[in-house]
Amino acid sequence: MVRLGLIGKTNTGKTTFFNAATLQSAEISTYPFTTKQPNFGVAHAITPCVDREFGVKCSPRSSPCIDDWRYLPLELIDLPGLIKGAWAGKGLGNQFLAVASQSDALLHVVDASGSVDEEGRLTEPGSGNPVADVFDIEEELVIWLMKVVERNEDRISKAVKSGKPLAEAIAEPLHGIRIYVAHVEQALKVTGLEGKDFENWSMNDDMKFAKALREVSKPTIIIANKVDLETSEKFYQELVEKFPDKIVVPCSSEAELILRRAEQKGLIKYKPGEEKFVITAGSALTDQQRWALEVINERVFGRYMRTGVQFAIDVTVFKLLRMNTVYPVYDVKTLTDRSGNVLPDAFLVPADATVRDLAERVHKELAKGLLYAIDARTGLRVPADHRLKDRDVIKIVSATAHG
Ligand SMILES: Nc1nc2c(ncn2[C@@H]2O[C@H](COP(=O)(O)OP(=O)(O)O)[C@@H](O)[C@H]2O)c(=O)[nH]1
Ligand SMILES: [Mg+2]
Repeated sequence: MVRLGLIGKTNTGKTTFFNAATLQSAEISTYPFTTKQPNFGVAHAITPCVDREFGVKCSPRSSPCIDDWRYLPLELIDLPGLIKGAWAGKGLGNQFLAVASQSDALLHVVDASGSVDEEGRLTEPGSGNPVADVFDIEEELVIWLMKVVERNEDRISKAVKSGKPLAEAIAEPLHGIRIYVAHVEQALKVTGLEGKDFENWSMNDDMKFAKALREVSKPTIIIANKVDLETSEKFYQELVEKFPDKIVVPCSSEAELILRRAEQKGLIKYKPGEEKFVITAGSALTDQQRWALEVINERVFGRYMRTGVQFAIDVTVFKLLRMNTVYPVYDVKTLTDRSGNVLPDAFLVPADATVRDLAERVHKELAKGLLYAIDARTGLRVPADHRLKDRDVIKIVSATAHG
């Protein structure tokens, strides 16, 4: 499953973002999922379902379909709460690396209102320096990766000497931090280090490589959080200007959390990511609730169209990671599984995933006897190494039938 990690300085709003993104309304949260640790939660990427195109109504098992929108589960990681209490200066400041090491992509949360100082302490709004905060975290990430490679230098050299391709030799010890051969290959390519003898890499080469590896292995979106505060306007603009190669999403995690809670209580109608909400329980609202919703409407929706929480997740999954959504079925006519569930599953797969990868994902047994697949849209056979496209509806045909 895709994992997105929240990184950033203390008090920028990571946990608020996490709580907002993982708080699901009843119709979504009834889907079973066991959380592994308190800092792992389930969020969803949301995409238009293929149900409308095929003129069917879904009976999903793994990914809810609501009003023709498919909710694809993914894992979100936040630092456990206890680390925040233990915060004591710079020494503990790079605990976020534990999160980075477990993630496929990163959501870098910055306090765009400038309410945290360099060390992550809450301070006068407007007095912080969000751009510098981004650079601080970036620097830590690159140094961390450089050290990881350096720590494994002997092992990598040995593997190269025994005949392993360089990319594989480097990737092997990095597997545990979710960095794979393809990442290493790409980093070697962009740095031009693919042809250089690993033993002869200079300090500068190490640094260059770590920088490239950081970019390709942990793609990152910048979340300019707390845009509901007045002081955020100029800092948000500054972030957009200073990081032209990055996607900067204006965000109010607190607004999203308030909206999802209000939706759960039946006070409003709101779907994550939507550009509006509707108050449904007018008379039941307290003055304070009404005021909070008005502020959100004016400062967040009025200026930035949306709270940014769901948008940030969707952009990270579909734009940054370029994931596709595919729908495995048993019967290409009815688009059902064996029990008659219509479009029972929707999976997020990498852009280069093949029929074989999907078979592995559905069931190991199915993959063992894999023969070919059928594309439900065309009715045509496609081979096992066929690359899947976004919105593909696929029947996998296997000698070891299953599913
Ligand atoms: N105004 C405003 N405050 C926020 C927002 N997100 C978080 N906060 C506040 O910022 C402080 C730190 O939030 P928290 O999520 O604990 O930050 P973390 O240390 O990065 O996990 C808390 O007082 C939050 O209520 C937001 O979008 N707007
Ligand atoms: Mg926190």
